[in-house]
Amino acid sequence: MRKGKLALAGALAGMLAGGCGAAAMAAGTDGLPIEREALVAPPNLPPPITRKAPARVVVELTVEEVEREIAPGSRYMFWTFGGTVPGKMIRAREGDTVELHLKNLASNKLPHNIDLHAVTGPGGGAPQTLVAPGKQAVFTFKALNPGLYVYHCATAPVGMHIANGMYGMILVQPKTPLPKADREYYVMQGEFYTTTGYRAGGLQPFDMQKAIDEKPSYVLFNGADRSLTGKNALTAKAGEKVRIYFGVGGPNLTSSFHVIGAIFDKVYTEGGSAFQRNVQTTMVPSGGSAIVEFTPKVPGNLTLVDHSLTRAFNKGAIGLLAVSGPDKPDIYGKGQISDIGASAPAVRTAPGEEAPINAEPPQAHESNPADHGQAVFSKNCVACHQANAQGVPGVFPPLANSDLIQKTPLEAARIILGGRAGQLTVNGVSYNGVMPSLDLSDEEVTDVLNYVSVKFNQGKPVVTVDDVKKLRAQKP
Ligand code: HEC
Ligand SMILES: [Cu+2]
Repeated sequence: MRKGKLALAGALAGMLAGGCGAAAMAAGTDGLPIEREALVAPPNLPPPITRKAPARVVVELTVEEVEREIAPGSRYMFWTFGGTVPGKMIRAREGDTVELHLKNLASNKLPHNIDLHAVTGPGGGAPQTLVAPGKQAVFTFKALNPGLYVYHCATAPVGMHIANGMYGMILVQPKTPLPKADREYYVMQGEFYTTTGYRAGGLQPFDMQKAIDEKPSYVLFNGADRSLTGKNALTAKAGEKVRIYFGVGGPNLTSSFHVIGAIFDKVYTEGGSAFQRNVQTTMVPSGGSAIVEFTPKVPGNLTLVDHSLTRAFNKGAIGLLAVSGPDKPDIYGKGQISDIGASAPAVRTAPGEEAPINAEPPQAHESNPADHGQAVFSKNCVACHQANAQGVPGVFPPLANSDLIQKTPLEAARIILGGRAGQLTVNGVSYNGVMPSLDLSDEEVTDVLNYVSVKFNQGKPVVTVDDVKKLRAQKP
C-alpha cells in the first residue's frame, strides 16, 4: 500500500517536472539538448517524440531480480530490466544519441548486461555494460536506424537470462514519425520453462533442460498469465486507431501473432520501415518485432493470441482488447439460430423415393428415457467429454465418476441447462473452460443427466423433469 503511494507520488512529481515523459535539460558536451526519459511500465510506453532535431536521451534502467506471480497461486523468480517483463520501453528518435545507465541492484545475485538490437557495433552494448550487483555502467550509442528493436541481457547462459524475463524493446522513431494513433500499447511474448507444469502452484523453479528442449510450461504476453485479461485488458473505443508494438523476447519460440476479431490494416513487418496491408496473422521471430495497426469498428472483446493455439489456450499466450462503442449490425450482424428440423434429411430425396431403411427412429422421452438419454449424450456431449465420459485432461472435466455429479446432481443439471464458464473443480482437479449452453429441452436435460449418472457413475436416476423445469424457472 505504502510503497504504491510513494511510487504514485514519484510518478506525479516526475510528470509535473517533465511535462510529457521526457524532461529537457541543459545542452550536453556534444551540444545536443539533454532529455531524461521517464520510463513507464508495459503495456504503456513513453509518448510520441514531437521534437524535430536530435537530442541526447538519458535513460536509467535498473536490473531487478524479483519473485512474483507468474500465474494466480504460482510464483517465479524473474530477472528484469526496470522491474517489469518485458523491460520498460525506451523511446528515441532516429539520429538521437542514447546515454544508457544500466544499474545492477546490490541486492541482486548475478551479473547482467544489455545488448540492444538498435545499436550498430559488436555486441550491441553488451561488453560495455556487464556489471556485477551493486555496480552501474554507462554506455552511449547513436540510434542510426529507425525501427522497433529488441534489447536483452547477453550474460551467459544467455538463454537462461532471457528465459527469466530479461528482454524489452527500444523504439527508434523515424525522422518523419508514423501517423498519429489513438492508442499505443506495448506487448511482448516470451516463454517460461519451469520444472513444474502450467499453473502448478507455489514457487516454480526454472528448468534448464526444458529450455534446451524448447518445451515451455508457459508462453506469456507481458510476463504473466492474465497480464492482459480481466481488469488488465487493453482498452479502446470503436473507431480509434490502435497501434501495438509487439515483440518476442523468446528465448526460442516464433510467435504467430493474431488478434481474433480484427484485421491489421498495416503491419510494419519485422519492426522495419515498410508495411504490408490487410494482414490476419504476422510471424514475429524470437528477438524480433512487428508494429501492427487496426481500427476496431464494433464493441466487444478482441483477443490477442499466438495462433499456435495450444500456446494461447493451454500455456497462457492470450490477451484482451476491450472495445466500447455502439453496435453496428451492418458490419457485425447479430446472428440467428433456428431449428433445421430433427428429421429433415441432409440430402433432399426426390418425390417417390423411400426414406433410407436404416434411419434410426427418433428416441423419445416418453417411450424410453434411458435410450433417449443415451441419444442426447452421443449427439451433444461426446465431442468434448468423450464417448467414455472421461473428458480430456486439463480441458474437459470427466462426467464418469464425477464428484460434482454424484454430490450435487442439481448443480450438474443447472450446468447442462445453461452452460458454464470459469474456474471449476472436479475430483480435485481444477478446470477453467467454457461449456456452451446447448439449448436442450427439459426432457433432454433430465434424461442425459440420468443416463450419465446410471451409466458412468454407478448411480441411480438423480433428477426428474419437474426438477429441471424448476431450475429453468429460476434462471434470470
Ligand atoms: C463444447 C464442449 C462441451 C460440450 C459439448 C459439453 N460440455 Fe459439459 N463441460 C464442458 C466444459 C469445458 C466444462 C467445464 C466448465 C467450466 O470450467 O466451468 C463442462 C462441465 C460439465 C459438467 C460439470 C463438471 C463435471 O465434470 O461434472 C457437467 C455435469 C457437464 N459438463 C455435462 C455435460 C453434458 C451432459 C453435456 C451434453 C449434453 C455436455 N456437458 C456438453 C464442455 C462441454
Ligand atoms: Cu542478465
